Amino acid sequence: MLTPDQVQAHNEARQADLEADVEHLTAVLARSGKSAASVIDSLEAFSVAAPSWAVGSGGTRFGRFAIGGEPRTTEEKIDDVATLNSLTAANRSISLHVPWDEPTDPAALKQYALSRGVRFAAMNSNTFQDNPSTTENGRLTYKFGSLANADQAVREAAIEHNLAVIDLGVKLGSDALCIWLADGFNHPGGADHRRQFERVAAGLKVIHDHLPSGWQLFTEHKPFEPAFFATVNADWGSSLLLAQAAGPKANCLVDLGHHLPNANIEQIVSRLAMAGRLGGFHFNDAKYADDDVTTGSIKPFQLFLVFCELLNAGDGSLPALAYMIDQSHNLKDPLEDLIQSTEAAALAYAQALLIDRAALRAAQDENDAALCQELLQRAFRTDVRPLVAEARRRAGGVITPLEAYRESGYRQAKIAERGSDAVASGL
Ligand SMILES: [Mn+2]
Repeated sequence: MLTPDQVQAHNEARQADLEADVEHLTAVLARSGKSAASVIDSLEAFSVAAPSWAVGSGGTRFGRFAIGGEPRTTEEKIDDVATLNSLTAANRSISLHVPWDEPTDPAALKQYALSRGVRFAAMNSNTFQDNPSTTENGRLTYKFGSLANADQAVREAAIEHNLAVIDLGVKLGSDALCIWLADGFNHPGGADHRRQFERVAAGLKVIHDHLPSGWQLFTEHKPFEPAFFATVNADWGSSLLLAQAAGPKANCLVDLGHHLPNANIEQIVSRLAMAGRLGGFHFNDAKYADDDVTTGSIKPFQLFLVFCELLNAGDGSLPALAYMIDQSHNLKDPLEDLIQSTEAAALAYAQALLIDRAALRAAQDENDAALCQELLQRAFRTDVRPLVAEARRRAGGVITPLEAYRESGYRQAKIAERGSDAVASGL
């Protein structure tokens, strides 16, 4: 982690330039009645959870190349997220993935994280691959699904795993369980759509009813992969039906990479919010499918529109949902990619805050499409980077995180400490 002295030294050298930029932007925004100060305040409170599986190098089905210095244990993943957060001041929590992360002493792990300023975001349960502790040492298999499996014993094992992940999350101070199901089938006629769905709904209800008060269950849809013909929770409609079947603590989670090409994700966000079942996000970006590349790197306008819908849902302020990053980095240093993704989410949020919502609503009611576009573009084309940097500085982070990270020599130090071919647990 960067020490407060390191942060201060980094910022002192850049503060005068930043102040000038913020002053200029404040004047520009004031002309259209917008307050830079209030945008900075909103950004200062914004945080996205970092996933424990994104601090190591992810592979593809074709291979995996080590970044070097990758975390070998959950504690080391927490160290990386704490370092990230010391730079961005906007990654204040980590999302674990069980069994990739399976702490033997949850109380100690909780203390370990808290001492580094990191809390536990939503727990993720993995039933898309076999693991000895939940599939009775290989006697049972998730090969043909987990909650949707035709074999009741497998369904029960999958439910047991989810209950155990909730219990673990309680010990860590988490407050949500995210269930992404690989269940589905590859060949037409290979299973029955309805029976699979009903089994999943019944399983989710049991899991839901195990949630302590104040907890949420997230259903996360995805159209295909690993199932290549039909996925049980394929789309937002299925996700909503499953959340409704599970119970009142169940909400839908939108992973930006889990849609077919050109899906109008912002409209999906609006629909789920309208139904009162929007629970959270997995930020990432994609060109083709679940590419898991840097948030905002390919479709920044889509990300902006998603934040516009969130502000609509919150009547001008960001609803208190679970905001998380879900990416898997193949080539970049994972921490650098998380720095860029966190920045991209904050930029989109700031731009959305600049929209004159009353003027937009009036223009919509006048059917003035050109003015509507103008109002959106005025916000989207504004370079809000100084506001994001200033919010980061005020929250305790650095003005230019990528630069500070490289100057810190963190990766080189970790390569020396952890090795050049270290592999993160689960990857
Ligand atoms: Mn996801």
